[in-house]
Amino acid sequence: MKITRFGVSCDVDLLTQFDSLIHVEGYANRSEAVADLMRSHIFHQKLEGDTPIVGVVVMVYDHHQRELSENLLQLQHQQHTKIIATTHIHLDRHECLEVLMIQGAAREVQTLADKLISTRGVKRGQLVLAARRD
Ligand code: NI
Repeated sequence: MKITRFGVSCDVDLLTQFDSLIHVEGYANRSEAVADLMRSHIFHQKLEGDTPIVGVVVMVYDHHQRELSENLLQLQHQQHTKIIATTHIHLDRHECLEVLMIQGAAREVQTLADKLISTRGVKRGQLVLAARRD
């Protein structure tokens, strides 16, 4: 691996916040933190619609919301070949945390994640790209 150096100009406050964060996260120096950001950016940007991936959907919802649990289950059964694992945790009397691991072409995973997360009553939801399978 050939190493190069480059200069970066940025807002002083932004750099102060960045330094505090990477210190907490345990980075030894800025170079390692910036290199990780670059790798993550490249990893996500290069993704094509038909690239096979594994994505993880994390969502929180209130199971009292009318028809929500049924709608989420119906969506998951329709797409059962793509969903490789699910975990459901009852956070309290009302809220549920659900984590779904989804495998398939990037656009299919994104579409399914969008449908799940946009289901009426889902309070928070996010798709995390976990791995590329190409
Ligand atoms: Ni629950």
